[in-house]
Amino acid sequence: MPDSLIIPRTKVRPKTERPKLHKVILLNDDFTPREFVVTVLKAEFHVGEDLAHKIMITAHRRGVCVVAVFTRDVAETKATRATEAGKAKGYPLQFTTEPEE
Ligand code: TYC
Repeated sequence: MPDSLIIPRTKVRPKTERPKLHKVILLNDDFTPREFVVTVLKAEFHVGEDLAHKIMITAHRRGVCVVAVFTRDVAETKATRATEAGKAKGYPLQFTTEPEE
């Protein structure tokens, strides 16, 4: 076989765009009990007790904490549901979303 023989690639690999991911962000407030924030994080984002506590305490100390990233629809649905869970108990707990860079 000559050195210069070029074998064409036969498999087609279509380039698929990855959907942009969106962050769910937990906002601190002065009223929602810490334990309730942890409970909502565990229920809505399926994180364990230790991670939920870490996320809560980071938001408590710094004002905000990124909870997780999802596709836009999932991020918005989870942020809404988690915010509603607080509202149902009369707490001002807030989750927002923002697109990743
Ligand atoms: N700052 C609240 C308190 O001291 C607890 C809290 C933490 C509320 C994180 C919201 O995202 C939050 N009771």
